[in-house]
Amino acid sequence: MKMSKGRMARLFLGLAAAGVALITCGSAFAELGQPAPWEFKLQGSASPVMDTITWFHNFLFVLITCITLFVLALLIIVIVKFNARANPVPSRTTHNTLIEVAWTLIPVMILVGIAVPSFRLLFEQLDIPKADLTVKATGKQWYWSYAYPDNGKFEFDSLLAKDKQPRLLGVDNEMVVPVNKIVRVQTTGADVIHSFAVPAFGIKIDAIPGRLNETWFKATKTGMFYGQCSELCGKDHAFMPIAVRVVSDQEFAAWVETAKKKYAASPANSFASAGAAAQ
Ligand SMILES: [Cu+2]
Repeated sequence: MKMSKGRMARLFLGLAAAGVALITCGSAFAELGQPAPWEFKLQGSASPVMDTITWFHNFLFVLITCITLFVLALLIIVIVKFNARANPVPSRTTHNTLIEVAWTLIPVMILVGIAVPSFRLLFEQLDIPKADLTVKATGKQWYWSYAYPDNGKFEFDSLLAKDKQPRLLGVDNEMVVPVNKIVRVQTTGADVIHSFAVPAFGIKIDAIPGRLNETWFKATKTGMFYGQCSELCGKDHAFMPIAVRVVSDQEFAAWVETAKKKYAASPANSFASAGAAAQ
C-alpha cells in the first residue's frame, strides 16, 4: 500500500493532535491526591519526597528519550548508508581508539549522572528526619487501623465507605495529620503482608506481620489524599483504601480532642485495652 505525501502528513498531524488532546485531557481531569480518568503521569505532588521523585522521573524520561532517539538515528544511518546496494565495497576498519574510548566513557558518565540523584533520593526517603508526630498504620484483612501513640494514645479502624466519594477510596474514619509537619509512619501487618502507599506523598512501604517498618512524609498542602493497599493480601485487597486528611495545626489539635473521646471505646483501641489490662 502506497500513501501519498499529503495523506501521510495529514495522518501525522491527526496523531499529533490526538496526542495533545490526550495530554491536556489528562491534566484537565487531574485532581490533587487521587487518581483521575485518562491520567498517565504521576499524581500531583504534596510532599518534598514526591517533588524529588517527580523531578527524577522527568529527568530520566528526557534522558532515555534522547538515548533512544540517538540509537535510532545511528540505526537509520547504518541501514541507509551502509547497505549492500549503497555501499558495495565495505571498509575493512576494525578499530578506532577515539570512538572506543568515547563509547565507554560517555555511558559511564551518564550512569554516574543517574546514580548521584538516585542515591540522594534514596537517602531522602530512608533517612527519617526528627518527627513531629507518629502514626502507626496496621494492615488488616481488609482495612487499616491507625494509632496515635504521641497524641493522647488512641487507635481506630478505617474501613471503606461504599456510599462515599471518590468511589472505592472514601473511608469512614480518615487518618488525620497536620500540614507542614513531619509525620513518621510506622507500618505492620496483623495477619498477612499489606503495603501502605499514598502516591501524592511518594510513600509505599510494606506492612509485615511481626515487623515494624517506618517511613515519613511532610504534607505541604491541606486536603484529602488517597492511597491503596499495594500488596496482594486476599479477596478484598482492592477494598482497603487509605485516606489521609491534611489539616491546619488548630484543626488537628481539635480533631485529636474529639478523636480521643470518639475512639476511647473503639475495639481497635489497643491503648484502652492495655490500660484496662493494667488496672
Ligand atoms: Cu492489604
